[in-house]
Amino acid sequence: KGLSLARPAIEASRRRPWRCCAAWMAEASQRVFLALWPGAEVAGRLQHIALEAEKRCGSRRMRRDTLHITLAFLGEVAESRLPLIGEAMATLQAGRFRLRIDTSGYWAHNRIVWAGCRAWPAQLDGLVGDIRCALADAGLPVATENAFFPHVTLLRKAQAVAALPEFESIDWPVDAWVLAASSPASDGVGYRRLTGWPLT
Ligand code: 3AM
Repeated sequence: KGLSLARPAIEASRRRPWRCCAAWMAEASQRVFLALWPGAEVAGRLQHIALEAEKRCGSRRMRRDTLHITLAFLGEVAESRLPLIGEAMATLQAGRFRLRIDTSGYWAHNRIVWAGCRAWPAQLDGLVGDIRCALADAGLPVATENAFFPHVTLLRKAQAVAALPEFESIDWPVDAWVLAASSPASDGVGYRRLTGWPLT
């Protein structure tokens, strides 16, 4: 008797994941984030640091065209909802600023080697705050658990070393931010810039 009473509930719980799954499979999504993307010169200098660091840390170096600073990570977003990101970003107004890339480090928790800033202008914190608020207001899934620390990932799966290469600080003029998508590639992860917005 107990079994027959329980059966409808079991059957319902078996059906529901299938319905969810079917709805999820019906629409393609992209893994997206908002970022600062360097111009050719800054990217070249960052790549040089990455090459030097790679000699010491034996790891997977990020390709030059994938180097960036993540401002806000959304994760998987259904393609039909991607225009909402554009609408949310178009409401923002922010001024240009310059970044000084003058330090590097290794994080044991995710085994990355990065280059970043000892200090950065308040405009950058303002831009990140505005982006995260605009995404949240639009009901988009923005990750907010990590405090923002501007950095460019240079190496993944790196080994800790006593000292990373010294380098001359890099002056990075920032005049736009972009929406980028990541997807698996034969040599790791590939990143594509989808669209961008100017700083004025
Ligand atoms: O540019 P970096 O390497 O700092 O680590 C991921 C990468 O940042 C980060 O988003 C960028 C593009 O993939 N990322 C991945 N999953 C994340 C998550 N759950 C994440 N950031 C925050 N929360």
